[in-house]
Amino acid sequence: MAKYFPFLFDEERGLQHQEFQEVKMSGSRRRFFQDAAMIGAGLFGLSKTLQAQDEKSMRMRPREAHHGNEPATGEFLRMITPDVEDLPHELDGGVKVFHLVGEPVKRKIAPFKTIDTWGYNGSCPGPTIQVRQGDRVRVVFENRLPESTTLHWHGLEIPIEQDGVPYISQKPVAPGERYVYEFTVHQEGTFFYHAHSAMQEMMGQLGFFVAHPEKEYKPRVDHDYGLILQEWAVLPSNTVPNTAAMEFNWLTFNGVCGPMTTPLLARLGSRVRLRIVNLGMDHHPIHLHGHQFVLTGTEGGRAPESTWYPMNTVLVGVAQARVVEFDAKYPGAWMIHCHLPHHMMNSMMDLLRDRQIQTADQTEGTAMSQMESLARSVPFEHVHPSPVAPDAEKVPGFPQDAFMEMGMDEVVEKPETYGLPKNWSAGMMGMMTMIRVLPEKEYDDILARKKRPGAQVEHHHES
Ligand SMILES: [Cu+2]
Repeated sequence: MAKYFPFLFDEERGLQHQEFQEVKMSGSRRRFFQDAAMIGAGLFGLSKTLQAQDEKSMRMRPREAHHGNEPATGEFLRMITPDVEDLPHELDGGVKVFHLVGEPVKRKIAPFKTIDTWGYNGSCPGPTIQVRQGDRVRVVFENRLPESTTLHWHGLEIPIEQDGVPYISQKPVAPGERYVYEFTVHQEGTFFYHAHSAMQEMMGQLGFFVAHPEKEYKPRVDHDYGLILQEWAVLPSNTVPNTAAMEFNWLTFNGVCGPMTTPLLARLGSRVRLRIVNLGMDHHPIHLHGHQFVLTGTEGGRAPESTWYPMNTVLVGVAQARVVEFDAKYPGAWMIHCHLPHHMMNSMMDLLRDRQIQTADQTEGTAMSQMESLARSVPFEHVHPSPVAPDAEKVPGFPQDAFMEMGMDEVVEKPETYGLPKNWSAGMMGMMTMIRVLPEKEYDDILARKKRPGAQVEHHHES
C-alpha cells in the first residue's frame, strides 16, 4: 500500500472541534510527509530523522493578505474585504478623491503558487472603494498597463461620459496616461469597477465599489464582508493565466484559494452581511454551513424585505452581486464555499507536471514518480492527515480526495486562524473560506492578536 500511497497519518487525529485549544507542533508532533526523503527511504522507522528535520526545517512565513480595517463605527459600518485592502481617499472640497492605478500584479494565490495577474494599486482584485449614497466621487485613474484600458462602473447610474466603454463613451486610456472620472452616487448598493475589456477582466481587473445607504438598512448588521469570485486557467509551470481558456484550475475568493483565504469573524449572536460579486466565466453556487440566510440585495441595490426567503446557497451569476444576511447563531467554524465540485479543489498540475492524477489502475512506476514529484515540489511542510484503508490500492479509482488533501496549518497561520482544530487546512481548497462564529472572549482574543505588532506578517501584494 505504501508503494502507491506513501503518506503518513496522524494517529492522534481526533478532530474534535476544540475551540481555542492552541495547536502546538512539538517534538512529538505527528510525523509529516516531507520531500523525497520519504519516498526514497521507505515509510517507517524514519520518525527520528523526520523529527530532526522537523526541528530545523525552514518555516515559510505566511505571505498572504490580511483583513482590511476593523469595522468601525462612525459614518457607516465599513465592509471588510478579506485579503484585499480599502482604497483611501482625500477630500477636495466636497469631493471624495480616489487614486487608482491599473498595473501588473504578482498574486500569491496559494502557498505554492504565485501568478502574474493584472489589477489595481498592487492588488488583485483591486482595492475596495467605499462611499456613501449622495457622495460626489472623483477617481483619478492612471494606466500602467502595457496596453490601453478604461474603467467601467458596473451598475452605477452615471452620465454616459463616465461609463468607461472604449470609443463609445471615451477614448481608451493609453499606457502612461491618466484619466479622471467624476460622478455623483445617488444609489445605494454593491457595485464594482472593472476594465471594460473581456481579457483584462479575466486577468483580474476588477474591484468592489460599495455605496453605503444614506439611512442605515434595517435590521442593522454587526459585520459586513465582501467576496469577489474569480477563476484562472494557468497551465502547469506557467504563471500567466490563459484568458482564452474555458477550463479553470484555480478558483479564488478575493484573489486567494483555500486554505489561504483569511477566515471571516463574527461575534456569536451578531448579524452578518455578506456581499458576493462574480466576474468570471462561470456561475457559482455559494453555500454557507450551519445557518440560513436571506437575499437582501443584488447588483441593483437593496431588495424589499417582503422578497426575502430563507436559503443557504445563493447562485451568483456572472456580472452579478448577491447580498445575503444572517444571524450568527451557532458557534463554530462554518464553511462558505462554491459548491461546484471542481471549484472546491486546488490544481495540483504544477506539482504533478505530467498533468494527470495517476490512480491504481495505472502502472506502479508512473504513480510512484508522480508521488515523488509531488513531494519534491511542495516547498513547505504539509500533511495528509486522513487515514486510508490498508488495501486501498486494490480499489479502482483510489486515490481521490486522499490525493488532494494537503494540510498546511502553519504555512497559512494568521491571527484569524488561531484556535482552529489541528489539520483544519487539509479540507480547504479552491473557492472556500469560513466564518468563525465566536463567543465574546474568543472573538476579542483574536482581535487582540490582530493588533499585536508583527501579527500581520506582510502586505498583501508582492512587488
Ligand atoms: Cu464555482
